[in-house]
Amino acid sequence: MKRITAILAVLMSAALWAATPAPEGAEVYIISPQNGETVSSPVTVRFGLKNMGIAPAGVERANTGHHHLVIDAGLPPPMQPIPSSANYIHFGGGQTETTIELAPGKHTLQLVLGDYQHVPFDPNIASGQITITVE
Ligand SMILES: [Cu+2]
Repeated sequence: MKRITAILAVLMSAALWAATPAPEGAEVYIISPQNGETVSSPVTVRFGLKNMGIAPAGVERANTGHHHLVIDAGLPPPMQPIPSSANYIHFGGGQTETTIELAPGKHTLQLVLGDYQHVPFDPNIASGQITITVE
């Protein structure tokens, strides 16, 4: 029984999801704020997307996905759903901007697109990471 439990644990930790192929030319980017900008909190972040569309989470439609904002963290691992935490915010309603509260100091922001199951595309569709200073 112990052995079966151990085998199951290994299988589950290794479980990978099939990544949706990225549409040709798809590009995600942060429209604002700009890299290096000094802003005051709350901060409005606007999401840009080229060559693909937005669909709410759970809706499987070709060439669509939804935005995830990565705050003060690295890109999520591939082939599994993007975590949901203060560092990884999902916009499963199809939103293209948000307003966030940030403590004074430097912060990094980055966008990553997820498919209808919140799994990053292959190849990954992510913006560059920007650094802002909150007054
Ligand atoms: Cu998501």
